[in-house]
Amino acid sequence: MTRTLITSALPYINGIKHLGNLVGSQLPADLYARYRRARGDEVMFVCATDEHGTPAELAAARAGQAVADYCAQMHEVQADLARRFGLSFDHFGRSSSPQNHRLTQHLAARLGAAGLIEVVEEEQVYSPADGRFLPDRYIEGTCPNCGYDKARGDQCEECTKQLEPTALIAPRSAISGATDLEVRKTRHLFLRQSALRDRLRDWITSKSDWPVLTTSIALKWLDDGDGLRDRGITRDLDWGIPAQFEGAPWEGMEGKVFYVWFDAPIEYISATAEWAEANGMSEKDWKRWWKTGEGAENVRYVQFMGKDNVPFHTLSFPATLMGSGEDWKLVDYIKSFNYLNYDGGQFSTSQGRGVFMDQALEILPADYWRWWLLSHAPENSDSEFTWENFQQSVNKDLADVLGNFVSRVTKFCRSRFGEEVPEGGENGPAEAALIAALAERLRAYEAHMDAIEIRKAASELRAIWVLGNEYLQEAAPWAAFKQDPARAAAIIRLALNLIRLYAVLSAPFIPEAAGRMLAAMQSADDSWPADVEAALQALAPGHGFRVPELLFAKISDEQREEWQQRFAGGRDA
Ligand code: B3M
Ligand code: ZN
Repeated sequence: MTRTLITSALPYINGIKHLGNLVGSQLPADLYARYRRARGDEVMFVCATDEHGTPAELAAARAGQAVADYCAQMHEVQADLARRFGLSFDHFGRSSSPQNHRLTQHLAARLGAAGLIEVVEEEQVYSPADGRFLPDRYIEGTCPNCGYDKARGDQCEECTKQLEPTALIAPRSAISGATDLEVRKTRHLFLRQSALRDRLRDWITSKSDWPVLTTSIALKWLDDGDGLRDRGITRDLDWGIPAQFEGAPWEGMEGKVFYVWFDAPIEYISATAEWAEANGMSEKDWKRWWKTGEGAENVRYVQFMGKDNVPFHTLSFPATLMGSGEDWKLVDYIKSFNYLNYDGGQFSTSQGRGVFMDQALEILPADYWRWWLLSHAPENSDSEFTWENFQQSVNKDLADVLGNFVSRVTKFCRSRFGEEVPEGGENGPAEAALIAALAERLRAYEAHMDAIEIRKAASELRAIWVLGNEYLQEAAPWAAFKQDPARAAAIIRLALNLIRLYAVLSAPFIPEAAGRMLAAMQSADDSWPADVEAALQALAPGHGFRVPELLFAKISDEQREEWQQRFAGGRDA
């Protein structure tokens, strides 16, 4: 059996995520996880909240809470939203878990023993006004690479360059806004990533099948000379994984914690350990996903993330795993995304601009959002959410094409033949043509899903729905019924079977609606079709069904305008 390990970039703990975050990692990862499970793979799909670092501290301070309490609470909020969006994680963990503390310290110790960690006396920005050293994100300023004036001390969001805080032009404190910053000496741990440059290059260039977006970013920072500079992996914070611990091969790191980007990707592994522990399993059970030689050599590992996360996943995290000298599973395929914009601008957490996960679900069920977001995933370029486009997609694709098909077929059958699959008649040329067309489109759909070409897959799925409507229009069972009821029975029997097939094929995109379709067809058979013709006979004559409640409601112009208004002002902090 194929075994597929899937991770989504970990959402920061610092607040509820917007739809741009969702479509850049968790949602497409879920689509793929559901698809691989449907194809019969053994899947391990993990995610977690990314809880350390300055974003967590800053958000907790704003909320007036202790950071540990804030994180515990926000984890629950995010887990609940993930569940309500149908994100089918096998485990949704926390980077602050004891498992991640242990594994992060273990890997750091291994790197230290391998000579890949150095204690470096460093100049660091100190803010007299705030009375503390300012780590990465507590400093904002102008990017030396592209000139963006809100670059953070760790990375410029605009050009994706990883930065050191001291490199910022016109730096200011993100806590107080103070600009009278000083540079003082302090000691930190540095990861000697540059020592791994050749191994990283060999590894990256061996990945000939990676998307251009992924490889180009990786190679850019590898060859830039700067992307792989030795990096500080400790910070002056209280909240985090302590850098001084028993068995640490260094001294003097009291009061310092590991940099959030050092421990966050390690949480992919730790989350799997959390999963095993939560289910009463042993170490072996999670190591078979992560240790080559202990089972992971048979695993295909796929990561999902936004493009700004690519350098960390192609350089820093692999450097950590390779440098440990242990047999950790490295990623096989990285699916990365551009940005989703919101109505002529950017989604922005800090400005509350756009639609956030909780708000989205107040308006409409998850499947409406899932469908729009996935069918407009920012794969090859940035894409844009507009309310007009959202209304149009929902009304056309979901209500007119899919929903209408289900409702027409089931209602027609109920009124003419009753609530069971009718018998009589047989397939003719129209059915043969439909089956051939479906088989071809199904192959294309599978190929796009296998390649994680999400927009193409969505449009193929839509085309599969359209085939059903066209068939119904042409075969016109309502007309046939008058002269030849057996012919009408054959048509409607096929159409009822199509509903079941559509449920199976659509489930990765719209799991809740697919579940209702299957329930209406009173079928537990959700197996992926090996053969279209056979799949269209799963519901035999006499099999009972129900007319489902309205599958998808149309979005009216008034609703659209109301929502447009409501979200124009940004969310209250
Ligand atoms: N939390 C950044 C982000 O959400 C970060 C991802 C961590 S993945 C290990 O963009
Ligand atoms: Zn920049």
